[in-house]
Amino acid sequence: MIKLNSKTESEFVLGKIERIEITMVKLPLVKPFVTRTSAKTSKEALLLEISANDVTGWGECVADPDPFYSPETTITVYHIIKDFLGPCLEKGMTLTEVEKCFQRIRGNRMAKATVENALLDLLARQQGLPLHRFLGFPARKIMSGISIGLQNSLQQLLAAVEDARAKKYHRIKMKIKRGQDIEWVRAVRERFPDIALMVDANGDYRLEDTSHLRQLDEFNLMMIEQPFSFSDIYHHSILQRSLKTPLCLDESIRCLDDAETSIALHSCRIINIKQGRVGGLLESLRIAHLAAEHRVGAWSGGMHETGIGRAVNIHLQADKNFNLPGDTSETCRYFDEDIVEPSVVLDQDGFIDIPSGSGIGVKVLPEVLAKYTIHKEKIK
Ligand code: OSB
Ligand code: MG
Repeated sequence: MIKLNSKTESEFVLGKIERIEITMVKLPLVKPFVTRTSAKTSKEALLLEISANDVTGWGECVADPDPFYSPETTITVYHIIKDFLGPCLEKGMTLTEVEKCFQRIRGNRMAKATVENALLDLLARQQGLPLHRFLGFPARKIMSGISIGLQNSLQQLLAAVEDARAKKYHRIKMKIKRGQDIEWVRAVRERFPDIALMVDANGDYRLEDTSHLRQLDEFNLMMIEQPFSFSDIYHHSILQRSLKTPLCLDESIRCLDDAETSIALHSCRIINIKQGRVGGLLESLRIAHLAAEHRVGAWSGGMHETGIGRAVNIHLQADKNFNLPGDTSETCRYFDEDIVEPSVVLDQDGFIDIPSGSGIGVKVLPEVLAKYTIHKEKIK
């Protein structure tokens, strides 16, 4: 059982749910983000509001409109929340009971995370506590990290890395793919011998590429993220045995069970926990705890979240089991205008402060939200 602010999760009870509302937003990205599976020019997200006792909690779904990162999409999430998860919620339920009710619905963890995030924001606001305190963690400075998408030229990549280094990001991740890997990493490493550097392949390689990937061992990388398929755990265990560099799993870890399997098989030495991918904060805390017990590293991944999801990821990292810098970057890297205040900024040492207000601690700006809204629907 996860302890929430010294009480157990079963002690917090839902009031009468007065309103559940879905808002779909589409925000332009400052720069297109390219991975080997997609090129994104805007951030489309499903937002959820749940109101009870005149308090509103917000949740942001990490699913994209396309199934190129995960099988879930904004529309499948809409369907699952409207027809299955929303109807589960009843007055008087504890969080444990909500999770139990959700278990009957298989998979669909991005949808579940959205509802759980909104409920936790709501309950924390009702207690007048910032989300991290509600979860039982004192505030601390959060480490930053940046994920640089595939670039058209080496010059562009070197410029992006230089920019990130100057901003004092604690760790720099570069995307790689077949044909844009060893020599690109070599060039970055030669120019920047001291940066904390890692790569993310989003599943572009196969077991046959093992000897090719072994060339990455000479660059002192913090880790190689998701070299093999989103659906693989076993082949990663074979690869890890022949590499010095730690492997990190992202797409392959859908839930605690996957983390247990991966740790048992030694498929990775580090886990990228995206709370929105694994079903929410409670499952994330369980995975991070398990990882720490097995001396497996853990960090909080990003999905280009707006200020709502970004704030959630920041609160989550108050848990010291998130012991490596994640993909939490400044707002201005993604959006010229965000739907919340305040924006995420780095201090002079590259750290991020946790928002101090109650719940997720950021304020949704109604006019800005309206400007980027593409669909709105009350489902209760
Ligand atoms: O593979 O970690 C990934 C963004 C969208 C989908 C998948 C990934 C990413 C990132 C960027 O790497 C993380 C971020 O800056 O939010
Ligand atoms: Mg990744």
